[in-house]
Amino acid sequence: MENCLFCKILAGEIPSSKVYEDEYVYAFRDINPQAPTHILVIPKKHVGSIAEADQASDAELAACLRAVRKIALDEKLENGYRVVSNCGPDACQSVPHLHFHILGGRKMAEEMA
Ligand code: DGP
Repeated sequence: MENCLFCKILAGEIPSSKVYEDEYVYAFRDINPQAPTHILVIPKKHVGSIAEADQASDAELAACLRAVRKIALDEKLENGYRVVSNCGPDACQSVPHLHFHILGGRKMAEEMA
């Protein structure tokens, strides 16, 4: 998708620190980490957010969560981690390409928001 930041990262037009890649998914370190480990998992197909998840296949969506699990193991987040997907303006989604934040390496706040 033209003018999508994460599509540009996928195309290699914007550099990123790659953590994981498979047929459906790409994962890279967040540029503004909110925790010692902060990784973004995105589908290679452009999907705006969970609100548009009907535009992605079951395989693409499942691959995102399977990648989260694999990355958490690789990053040794055995004490736990948080997975966040901001969806739309009320959630302050700033990049309109579906992504799952993996946050770990510290104790998270008990409040969700
Ligand atoms: P959200 O606010 O949920 O849409 O999260 C977007 C995230 O994307 C935010 O945590 C910062 C990250 N981000 C924005 N631009 C870049 C970039 O150019 N490179 C990387 N690695 N991360 C970015």
